[in-house]
Amino acid sequence: MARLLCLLVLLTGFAGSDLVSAEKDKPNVLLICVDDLRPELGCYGVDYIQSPHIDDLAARGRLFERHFVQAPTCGASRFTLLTGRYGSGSNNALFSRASQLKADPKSIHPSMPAWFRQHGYTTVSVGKVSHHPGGRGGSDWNDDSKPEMPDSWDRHLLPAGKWQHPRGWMHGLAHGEIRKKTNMMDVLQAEEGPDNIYPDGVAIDESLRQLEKLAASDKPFFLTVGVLRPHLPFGAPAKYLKPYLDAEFPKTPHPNKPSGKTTWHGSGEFMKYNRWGRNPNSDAEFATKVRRHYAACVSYADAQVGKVLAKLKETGADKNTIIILWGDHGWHLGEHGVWGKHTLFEESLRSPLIIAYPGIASPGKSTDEVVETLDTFPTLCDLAGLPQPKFTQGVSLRPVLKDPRADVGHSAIAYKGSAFTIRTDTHRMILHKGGYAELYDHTTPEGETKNIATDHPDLVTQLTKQLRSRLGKRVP
Ligand SMILES: [Ca+2]
Repeated sequence: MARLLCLLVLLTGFAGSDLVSAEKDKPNVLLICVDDLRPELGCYGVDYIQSPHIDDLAARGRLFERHFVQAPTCGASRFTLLTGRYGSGSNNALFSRASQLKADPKSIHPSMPAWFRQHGYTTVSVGKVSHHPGGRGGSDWNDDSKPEMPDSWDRHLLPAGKWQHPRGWMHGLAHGEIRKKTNMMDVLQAEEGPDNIYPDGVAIDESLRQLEKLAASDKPFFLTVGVLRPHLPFGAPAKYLKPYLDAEFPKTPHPNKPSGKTTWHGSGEFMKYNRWGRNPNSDAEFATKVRRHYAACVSYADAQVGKVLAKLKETGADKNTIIILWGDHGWHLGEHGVWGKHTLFEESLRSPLIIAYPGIASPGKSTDEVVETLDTFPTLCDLAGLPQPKFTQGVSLRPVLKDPRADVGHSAIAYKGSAFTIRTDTHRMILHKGGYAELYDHTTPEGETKNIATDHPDLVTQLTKQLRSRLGKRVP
């Protein structure tokens, strides 16, 4: 009966509106998380990156030009995606939450997957969704007694294949190479072979199996697939590097280290790999090589996304599934002299966000609204017709999904240990512990290269108040 109702709903065009709300016909959710992906893709207007599958998704949905994450690091950013709440700036944020949940269950709100699970969904994660791929603690990240997100998933999976365990998979290179000493592991690699000679290949195969199983069930599903590349080290099958071997990339904007106090850092995560003694900040040929390998990893990740979307279509579940593609933060490829994330600059905080579902209004039209990762949880509840949790701190983006010109009246917040930032439609303000402020005007060509805080004390005060109203007393 549920299937028949579902069919009727589909025939009338995804409930004849922009969502399905009948209790038995809740739409499925497919959330694809891509690690360290810059919003530098075909659908984001660049012609030098090949991302046909993500571009195709964007053509069927809504692309957010100005989506910002809450933290420029995997674990803390994923915390906000998966809980709908501001958290700490630590990669350990979800494990800390798990400990708190154990000590005092009533003090912790349900996670996004737990909320969907409580409302009749089968919830599954495959790959890197929470900070640890597969969502377990322990020395090799495979201890069943240490879930990163208790009560959230019916299944949380990471087939580590030749990489032995999730910790090995996380930083794996071709054919099961596991990171032991980082300075001995190559930062760039492109071995000949099929997709599964690198870690994502094996996890995606499992995602496809799970998708088949979930699509055959009578229950709605909430499937989250975590794609690892383009996370370091930059290893992908050689066929993905080939199109970039002679590629010309545009000149890197503002490549110099900022002169004043900022959240600049020495790119430790990148520099600690084996770089054969080369430094992209002083070696233009090496910088181009790094960009080529990053681009290869993006195309490899895009191919994995393509497999999942093709399988969704093959099962027929695409007719009743909300798809969301999310990047956990951006990545500097030399801007401000940084090779990595972990800053509070635009390059670290802006990331891809695309939402698509059958019957979406104005498919393929992007929006310039400033939105946050935090908005995902309320948006998905709204679209799926689930009760709206009162504890989430974002807003539903449904108005923008109905009309790309709609105004959700937003600004975006982010933080790392030593500083906080707010991004409005026109400015970014960064406030350091101790009170030092950076203020940047995005309506000028200088953008985030010219700190104008001392010229605009009133705006700094106003934005500090906004930061405090959103984050509370932790803001100085
Ligand atoms: Ca990441």
